[in-house]
Amino acid sequence: CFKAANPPVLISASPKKINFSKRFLFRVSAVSYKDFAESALEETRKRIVLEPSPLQERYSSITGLDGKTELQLLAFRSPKIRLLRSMAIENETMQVFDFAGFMEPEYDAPIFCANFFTSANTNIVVLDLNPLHQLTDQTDYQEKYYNKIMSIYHKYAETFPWGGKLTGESIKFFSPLVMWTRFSSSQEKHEALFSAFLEYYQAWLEMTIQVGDEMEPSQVRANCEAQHKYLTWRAQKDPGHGLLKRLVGEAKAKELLRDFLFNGVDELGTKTFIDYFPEYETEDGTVSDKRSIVGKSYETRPWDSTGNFIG
Ligand code: BLA
Repeated sequence: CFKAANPPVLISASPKKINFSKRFLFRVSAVSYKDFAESALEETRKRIVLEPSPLQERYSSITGLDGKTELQLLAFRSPKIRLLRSMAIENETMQVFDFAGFMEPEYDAPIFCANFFTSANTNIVVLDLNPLHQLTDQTDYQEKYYNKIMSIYHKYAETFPWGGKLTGESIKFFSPLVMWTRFSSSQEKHEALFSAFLEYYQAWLEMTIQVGDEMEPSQVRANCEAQHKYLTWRAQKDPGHGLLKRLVGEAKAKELLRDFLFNGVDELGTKTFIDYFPEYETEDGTVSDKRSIVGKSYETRPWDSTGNFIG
């Protein structure tokens, strides 16, 4: 029986000193996504044993090309969780957070997905338990993982309304639980985001604990291919690529995307991006640079309040 734990109401924003001139010292409150990662890991360790991922030996902290941007990389695993990894980026003008959890292929639990981008006064947020299997044709998957916990979405729906049109292709990677929103920075919003993050995370963690292994080899293969398709999409088309390239350079960004953030893309399957998404094939057989073929869609939330897809 599933029970979402109460999220802490702690303030995670930590004051930072910004020296505008030699005479004036201002204190501003910036959100610290490193604290978000620490809190999620703390919650995890209360429930399961985390082992360091082999990736942690190769990736820990990176300094950006500007010498001022810091990227903090954390990576863990457990017997059921193939990869639990975090990237927090900070410099004087922005904070970025990309926190994800992927199961071993024997388990069909969703993919945890928190992607937060914060600049001077705007925030772009995606928080979701991305479904491993498409929900429109797999109603039992929705029944199994989402219907019971839709209250989590409703709790934050007013504070974090739908963020408007987005890349049309993204919708099929999202669940009816998704929080897709944009907002101006404020202490209150960042505290609410912290609560939402931990609550979504606790729900995911609980699923990973409850889920049994899928013994049917065909089901394990289906789980593996679904995860590989997801990784293939994000390693190629995630909206953060441009910024990541500017911060660390093209080669390092590519390495981070394929080996760290979306690790498994080169191991879990052999299909190519074009195999999964043939609409991106150009005349010379390469992958189109376009982020999207269908364009921006979904001005409003395409699920009703019970989580049925209404398009
Ligand atoms: C913007 N990030 C966005 C947008 C979405 C996401 C939906 C709005 C633009 C769009 O419609 O594409 C996030 N999209 C996702 C996620 C999935 C998806 C999580 O399909 C999962 C399947 N964001 C990051 C990181 C960076 C980042 C790591 O997660 C930077 C290193 C930046 N995201 C970023 C920026 C924008 C953005 C700069 C605005 C630029 C733009 O709209 O192209």
